[in-house]
Amino acid sequence: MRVIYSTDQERHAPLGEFNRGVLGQPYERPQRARELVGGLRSAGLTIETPDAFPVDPIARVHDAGYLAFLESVHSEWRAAGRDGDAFPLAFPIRSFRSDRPPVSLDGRVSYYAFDISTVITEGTWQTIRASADCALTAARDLVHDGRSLALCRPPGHHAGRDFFGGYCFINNAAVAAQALRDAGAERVAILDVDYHHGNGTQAIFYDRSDVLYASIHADPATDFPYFLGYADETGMGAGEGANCNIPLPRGTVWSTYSDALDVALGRVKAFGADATVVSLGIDTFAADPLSHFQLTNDDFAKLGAALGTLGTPTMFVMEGGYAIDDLGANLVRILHGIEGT
Ligand code: OKP
Ligand code: ZN
Repeated sequence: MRVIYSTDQERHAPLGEFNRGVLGQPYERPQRARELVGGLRSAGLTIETPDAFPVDPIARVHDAGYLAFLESVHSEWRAAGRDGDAFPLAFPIRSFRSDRPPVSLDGRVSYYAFDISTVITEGTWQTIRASADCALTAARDLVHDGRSLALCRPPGHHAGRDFFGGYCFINNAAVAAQALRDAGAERVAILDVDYHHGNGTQAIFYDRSDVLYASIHADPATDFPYFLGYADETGMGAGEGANCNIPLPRGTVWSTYSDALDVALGRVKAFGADATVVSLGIDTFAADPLSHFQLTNDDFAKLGAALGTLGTPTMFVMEGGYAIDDLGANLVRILHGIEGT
Protein backbone atom coordinates (compact mmCIF):
# COMPACT_ATOMS: atom_id res chain seq x y z
CA MET A 1 0.00 0.00 0.00
CA ARG A 2 1.29 3.44 -0.93
CA VAL A 3 1.64 5.71 2.13
CA ILE A 4 1.90 9.50 1.84
CA TYR A 5 3.06 11.88 4.56
CA SER A 6 4.81 15.23 4.93
CA THR A 7 6.74 16.35 8.03
CA ASP A 8 5.20 19.81 7.41
CA GLN A 9 2.16 18.27 9.12
CA GLU A 10 4.04 18.53 12.42
CA ARG A 11 3.97 22.36 12.33
CA HIS A 12 0.49 22.75 13.82
CA ALA A 13 1.33 22.59 17.51
CA PRO A 14 -1.42 23.87 19.83
CA LEU A 15 -0.19 25.18 23.19
CA GLY A 16 -2.99 23.56 25.14
CA GLU A 17 -6.49 22.11 25.19
CA PHE A 18 -9.21 22.37 27.80
CA ASN A 19 -10.24 18.97 29.06
CA ARG A 20 -12.58 18.39 31.99
CA GLY A 21 -12.28 22.06 32.88
CA VAL A 22 -8.50 22.12 32.99
CA LEU A 23 -6.04 23.47 30.43
CA GLY A 24 -3.60 20.66 29.65
CA GLN A 25 -1.58 19.02 26.90
CA PRO A 26 -3.47 18.80 23.58
CA TYR A 27 -4.62 15.32 22.54
CA GLU A 28 -4.20 16.26 18.90
CA ARG A 29 -0.45 16.98 18.83
CA PRO A 30 2.44 16.50 16.38
CA GLN A 31 3.61 13.37 18.21
CA ARG A 32 0.53 11.54 16.88
CA ALA A 33 1.90 11.77 13.38
CA ARG A 34 5.39 10.76 14.44
CA GLU A 35 4.02 7.66 16.17
CA LEU A 36 2.01 6.66 13.10
CA VAL A 37 5.02 7.15 10.83
CA GLY A 38 7.30 5.29 13.25
CA GLY A 39 4.93 2.33 13.39
CA LEU A 40 4.70 2.08 9.62
CA ARG A 41 8.48 2.40 9.19
CA SER A 42 9.20 -0.37 11.69
CA ALA A 43 6.74 -2.56 9.80
CA GLY A 44 8.92 -2.02 6.71
CA LEU A 45 6.65 0.38 4.82
CA THR A 46 8.10 3.15 2.71
CA ILE A 47 6.63 6.61 3.16
CA GLU A 48 6.43 9.09 0.29
CA THR A 49 6.04 12.85 0.43
CA PRO A 50 3.03 14.44 -1.28
CA ASP A 51 3.10 16.76 -4.26
CA ALA A 52 2.11 20.37 -3.62
CA PHE A 53 -1.35 21.20 -4.98
CA PRO A 54 -2.84 24.66 -5.53
CA VAL A 55 -5.72 25.75 -3.29
CA ASP A 56 -8.26 25.19 -6.09
CA PRO A 57 -9.15 21.55 -5.32
CA ILE A 58 -9.61 22.53 -1.66
CA ALA A 59 -11.89 25.39 -2.71
CA ARG A 60 -14.12 22.81 -4.45
CA VAL A 61 -15.50 21.87 -1.01
CA HIS A 62 -14.55 24.87 1.17
CA ASP A 63 -15.74 28.48 1.09
CA ALA A 64 -13.18 30.95 -0.32
CA GLY A 65 -13.67 33.43 2.53
CA TYR A 66 -13.14 30.65 5.05
CA LEU A 67 -9.87 29.56 3.39
CA ALA A 68 -8.62 33.16 3.25
CA PHE A 69 -9.44 33.48 6.95
CA LEU A 70 -7.50 30.30 7.80
CA GLU A 71 -4.49 31.53 5.86
CA SER A 72 -4.29 35.00 7.44
CA VAL A 73 -5.79 34.68 10.92
CA HIS A 74 -2.64 33.76 12.82
CA SER A 75 -0.59 36.64 11.43
CA GLU A 76 -3.52 38.97 12.18
CA TRP A 77 -3.51 37.57 15.72
CA ARG A 78 0.19 38.37 16.13
CA ALA A 79 -0.17 41.77 14.41
CA ALA A 80 -2.81 42.60 17.03
CA GLY A 81 -0.08 42.06 19.64
CA ARG A 82 -1.45 38.79 20.93
CA ASP A 83 0.44 35.79 22.24
CA GLY A 84 -0.78 32.22 22.21
CA ASP A 85 -3.09 30.57 19.71
CA ALA A 86 -6.10 32.06 17.90
CA PHE A 87 -9.15 31.01 19.84
CA PRO A 88 -12.95 31.69 19.58
CA LEU A 89 -14.74 33.76 22.23
CA ALA A 90 -18.41 33.22 21.27
CA PHE A 91 -20.56 31.07 19.00
CA PRO A 92 -23.44 32.08 16.69
CA ILE A 93 -26.07 29.80 18.26
CA ARG A 94 -29.90 29.96 18.07
CA SER A 95 -31.31 33.49 17.56
CA PHE A 96 -27.89 34.91 16.66
CA ARG A 97 -27.21 35.82 13.06
CA SER A 98 -24.94 33.31 11.39
CA ASP A 99 -25.23 34.47 7.79
CA ARG A 100 -22.11 36.63 7.52
CA PRO A 101 -18.70 36.85 9.18
CA PRO A 102 -18.22 39.89 11.43
CA VAL A 103 -15.44 42.35 10.63
CA SER A 104 -13.33 42.08 13.79
CA LEU A 105 -10.67 39.44 14.38
CA ASP A 106 -12.43 37.90 17.41
CA GLY A 107 -15.74 38.04 15.59
CA ARG A 108 -14.38 36.13 12.62
CA VAL A 109 -12.65 33.44 14.70
CA SER A 110 -15.91 33.00 16.60
CA TYR A 111 -17.95 32.89 13.39
CA TYR A 112 -15.94 30.09 11.79
CA ALA A 113 -15.30 27.95 14.92
CA PHE A 114 -17.70 25.46 16.44
CA ASP A 115 -15.70 24.31 19.47
CA ILE A 116 -12.96 25.51 21.83
CA SER A 117 -10.62 22.53 21.33
CA THR A 118 -9.45 23.61 17.88
CA VAL A 119 -7.03 26.53 17.87
CA ILE A 120 -5.00 28.16 15.11
CA THR A 121 -1.24 28.28 15.59
CA GLU A 122 1.62 29.73 13.59
CA GLY A 123 2.06 26.51 11.62
CA THR A 124 -1.59 25.61 11.12
CA TRP A 125 -2.03 26.79 7.53
CA GLN A 126 1.14 25.05 6.33
CA THR A 127 0.14 21.89 8.18
CA ILE A 128 -3.38 21.67 6.85
CA ARG A 129 -2.23 22.40 3.29
CA ALA A 130 0.34 19.58 3.57
CA SER A 131 -2.34 17.29 5.03
CA ALA A 132 -4.67 18.09 2.11
CA ASP A 133 -1.74 17.53 -0.28
CA CYS A 134 -1.45 13.97 1.06
CA ALA A 135 -5.14 13.34 0.36
CA LEU A 136 -4.92 14.98 -3.09
CA THR A 137 -1.80 13.03 -4.05
CA ALA A 138 -3.48 9.77 -3.02
CA ALA A 139 -6.67 10.70 -4.92
CA ARG A 140 -4.82 11.69 -8.10
CA ASP A 141 -3.03 8.34 -8.30
CA LEU A 142 -5.76 6.11 -6.88
CA VAL A 143 -6.81 4.37 -10.09
CA HIS A 144 -3.19 3.43 -10.68
CA ASP A 145 -2.41 2.55 -7.06
CA GLY A 146 -5.62 0.67 -6.25
CA ARG A 147 -5.10 1.35 -2.56
CA SER A 148 -3.31 4.12 -0.70
CA LEU A 149 -3.06 5.74 2.70
CA ALA A 150 -2.96 9.52 3.17
CA LEU A 151 -1.41 9.96 6.60
CA CYS A 152 -3.30 13.18 7.28
CA ARG A 153 -2.77 15.17 10.45
CA PRO A 154 -4.70 16.97 11.87
CA PRO A 155 -7.92 15.08 11.01
CA GLY A 156 -10.55 16.59 8.72
CA HIS A 157 -13.99 15.04 9.02
CA HIS A 158 -15.47 17.61 11.43
CA ALA A 159 -14.60 20.53 9.13
CA GLY A 160 -17.41 21.78 6.92
CA ARG A 161 -17.63 24.11 3.95
CA ASP A 162 -17.03 27.16 6.17
CA PHE A 163 -16.30 25.98 9.69
CA PHE A 164 -13.60 24.34 11.78
CA GLY A 165 -13.76 22.30 14.97
CA GLY A 166 -13.02 18.87 16.41
CA TYR A 167 -9.31 19.45 15.62
CA CYS A 168 -10.25 19.74 11.90
CA PHE A 169 -9.80 22.65 9.45
CA ILE A 170 -9.72 21.22 5.93
CA ASN A 171 -11.87 18.16 5.31
CA ASN A 172 -9.27 15.92 3.68
CA ALA A 173 -11.69 13.08 2.92
CA ALA A 174 -14.17 15.46 1.30
CA VAL A 175 -11.42 17.15 -0.72
CA ALA A 176 -10.28 13.71 -1.91
CA ALA A 177 -13.81 12.55 -2.75
CA GLN A 178 -14.42 15.72 -4.79
CA ALA A 179 -11.05 15.34 -6.53
CA LEU A 180 -12.01 11.77 -7.48
CA ARG A 181 -15.32 13.06 -8.87
CA ASP A 182 -13.53 15.79 -10.81
CA ALA A 183 -11.10 13.19 -12.21
CA GLY A 184 -14.02 11.22 -13.66
CA ALA A 185 -15.38 8.93 -10.94
CA GLU A 186 -19.17 9.20 -11.25
CA ARG A 187 -19.96 7.94 -7.78
CA VAL A 188 -17.74 8.07 -4.73
CA ALA A 189 -18.44 6.47 -1.35
CA ILE A 190 -17.04 7.75 1.93
CA LEU A 191 -16.95 5.24 4.78
CA ASP A 192 -16.14 6.85 8.14
CA VAL A 193 -14.98 4.50 10.91
CA ASP A 194 -13.67 7.18 13.29
CA TYR A 195 -15.23 7.04 16.80
CA HIS A 196 -16.80 10.45 16.19
CA HIS A 197 -19.43 11.35 13.62
CA GLY A 198 -17.98 13.24 10.65
CA ASN A 199 -20.43 16.12 10.77
CA GLY A 200 -18.40 18.17 8.29
CA THR A 201 -18.30 15.45 5.65
CA GLN A 202 -22.00 14.76 6.09
CA ALA A 203 -22.85 18.45 5.75
CA ILE A 204 -20.70 18.94 2.64
CA PHE A 205 -22.40 16.11 0.73
CA TYR A 206 -25.83 16.07 2.39
CA ASP A 207 -27.79 17.23 -0.65
CA ARG A 208 -25.78 15.28 -3.23
CA SER A 209 -26.56 11.91 -4.78
CA ASP A 210 -23.08 11.36 -6.26
CA VAL A 211 -21.26 10.99 -2.94
CA LEU A 212 -22.46 8.52 -0.30
CA TYR A 213 -21.52 9.22 3.30
CA ALA A 214 -21.75 6.18 5.62
CA SER A 215 -20.53 6.42 9.21
CA ILE A 216 -20.31 4.26 12.33
CA HIS A 217 -19.75 6.37 15.43
CA ALA A 218 -20.61 7.11 19.04
CA ASP A 219 -24.17 8.24 19.65
CA PRO A 220 -24.27 12.06 19.44
CA ALA A 221 -26.65 12.01 22.42
CA THR A 222 -23.57 11.23 24.54
CA ASP A 223 -20.55 12.14 22.45
CA PHE A 224 -18.91 14.86 20.35
CA PRO A 225 -19.95 16.46 17.98
CA TYR A 226 -23.27 16.31 19.95
CA PHE A 227 -25.48 17.97 17.34
CA LEU A 228 -25.33 15.68 14.29
CA GLY A 229 -24.94 11.99 13.52
CA TYR A 230 -28.35 10.49 14.32
CA ALA A 231 -29.72 7.58 12.30
CA ASP A 232 -32.64 9.62 10.94
CA GLU A 233 -30.30 11.91 8.99
CA THR A 234 -30.58 10.22 5.60
CA GLY A 235 -29.80 13.05 3.16
CA MET A 236 -31.78 15.89 1.62
CA GLY A 237 -33.15 16.73 -1.81
CA ALA A 238 -31.17 14.89 -4.48
CA GLY A 239 -29.05 13.46 -1.67
CA GLU A 240 -31.96 11.73 0.07
CA GLY A 241 -30.85 8.15 0.76
CA ALA A 242 -27.14 8.90 0.24
CA ASN A 243 -26.35 9.46 3.93
CA CYS A 244 -26.18 6.58 6.40
CA ASN A 245 -25.49 7.07 10.11
CA ILE A 246 -25.03 4.13 12.46
CA PRO A 247 -24.66 5.48 16.00
CA LEU A 248 -23.56 2.96 18.63
CA PRO A 249 -23.58 3.19 22.42
CA ARG A 250 -20.58 3.77 24.64
CA GLY A 251 -19.02 0.44 25.61
CA THR A 252 -19.48 -1.07 22.15
CA VAL A 253 -17.30 -4.18 21.60
CA TRP A 254 -16.23 -5.82 18.35
CA SER A 255 -19.25 -8.15 17.94
CA THR A 256 -21.65 -5.17 17.84
CA TYR A 257 -19.21 -3.03 15.87
CA SER A 258 -18.74 -5.79 13.32
CA ASP A 259 -22.51 -6.06 12.69
CA ALA A 260 -22.65 -2.29 12.09
CA LEU A 261 -19.63 -2.54 9.80
CA ASP A 262 -21.39 -5.22 7.73
CA VAL A 263 -24.39 -2.90 7.32
CA ALA A 264 -22.18 0.07 6.35
CA LEU A 265 -20.09 -2.02 3.93
CA GLY A 266 -23.33 -3.35 2.42
CA ARG A 267 -24.51 0.23 1.86
CA VAL A 268 -21.19 1.21 0.28
CA LYS A 269 -21.16 -1.82 -2.02
CA ALA A 270 -24.82 -1.32 -3.03
CA PHE A 271 -24.05 2.32 -3.92
CA GLY A 272 -21.93 1.12 -6.83
CA ALA A 273 -19.14 3.63 -6.34
CA ASP A 274 -16.18 3.93 -8.70
CA ALA A 275 -13.91 4.73 -5.76
CA THR A 276 -14.09 4.69 -1.97
CA VAL A 277 -12.57 7.03 0.61
CA VAL A 278 -12.26 5.58 4.11
CA SER A 279 -12.10 8.12 6.93
CA LEU A 280 -9.82 6.02 9.08
CA GLY A 281 -10.02 6.95 12.74
CA ILE A 282 -8.45 4.59 15.22
CA ASP A 283 -9.97 6.22 18.29
CA THR A 284 -12.41 3.29 18.62
CA PHE A 285 -9.58 1.64 20.59
CA ALA A 286 -10.43 0.66 24.18
CA ALA A 287 -7.51 2.67 25.59
CA ASP A 288 -8.26 5.84 23.61
CA PRO A 289 -8.38 8.71 26.12
CA LEU A 290 -11.20 10.57 24.32
CA SER A 291 -13.45 7.68 23.38
CA HIS A 292 -15.65 4.97 24.84
CA PHE A 293 -15.71 2.00 22.47
CA GLN A 294 -13.87 -1.18 23.41
CA LEU A 295 -12.05 -2.35 20.30
CA THR A 296 -8.88 -4.33 21.07
CA ASN A 297 -5.54 -4.47 19.25
CA ASP A 298 -6.64 -7.69 17.53
CA ASP A 299 -9.95 -6.16 16.47
CA PHE A 300 -8.05 -3.70 14.24
CA ALA A 301 -6.77 -6.60 12.12
CA LYS A 302 -10.41 -7.69 11.74
CA LEU A 303 -11.42 -4.14 10.86
CA GLY A 304 -8.71 -4.10 8.19
CA ALA A 305 -9.82 -7.47 6.80
CA ALA A 306 -13.39 -6.17 6.49
CA LEU A 307 -12.21 -2.96 4.79
CA GLY A 308 -10.13 -5.11 2.44
CA THR A 309 -13.35 -6.55 0.98
CA LEU A 310 -14.23 -3.22 -0.67
CA GLY A 311 -14.09 -3.98 -4.36
CA THR A 312 -13.29 -0.47 -5.62
CA PRO A 313 -10.04 1.51 -5.62
CA THR A 314 -9.89 2.62 -2.00
CA MET A 315 -7.94 5.40 -0.33
CA PHE A 316 -7.61 5.63 3.42
CA VAL A 317 -7.48 9.09 4.97
CA MET A 318 -6.23 9.27 8.55
CA GLU A 319 -8.64 10.87 11.02
CA GLY A 320 -8.50 10.50 14.84
CA GLY A 321 -6.69 8.25 17.31
CA TYR A 322 -5.24 9.58 20.58
CA ALA A 323 -3.85 6.55 22.44
CA ILE A 324 -0.35 7.68 21.47
CA ASP A 325 1.53 4.53 22.49
CA ASP A 326 -0.65 2.21 20.38
CA LEU A 327 -1.23 4.38 17.32
CA GLY A 328 1.52 3.00 15.08
CA ALA A 329 0.95 -0.66 15.96
CA ASN A 330 -2.83 -0.40 15.53
CA LEU A 331 -2.49 1.27 12.16
CA VAL A 332 -0.10 -1.50 11.07
CA ARG A 333 -2.62 -4.13 12.24
CA ILE A 334 -5.28 -2.49 10.05
CA LEU A 335 -2.98 -2.39 7.02
CA HIS A 336 -2.03 -6.06 7.45
CA GLY A 337 -5.73 -6.89 7.75
CA ILE A 338 -6.51 -4.99 4.55
CA GLU A 339 -3.75 -6.73 2.60
CA GLY A 340 -4.46 -10.13 4.18
CA THR A 341 -0.84 -10.44 5.29
C1 OKP B 1 -11.73 14.50 16.49
B1 OKP B 1 -11.77 13.23 15.65
C2 OKP B 1 -12.18 18.10 25.14
C3 OKP B 1 -12.48 17.01 24.16
C4 OKP B 1 -12.56 17.57 22.79
C5 OKP B 1 -13.04 16.90 20.57
C6 OKP B 1 -13.10 15.59 19.86
C7 OKP B 1 -12.53 15.71 18.50
C8 OKP B 1 -12.37 14.37 17.84
N1 OKP B 1 -11.01 18.79 24.96
N2 OKP B 1 -13.40 16.80 21.94
O1 OKP B 1 -13.04 12.81 15.25
O2 OKP B 1 -11.05 12.14 16.19
ZN1 ZN C 1 -12.56 10.83 16.34
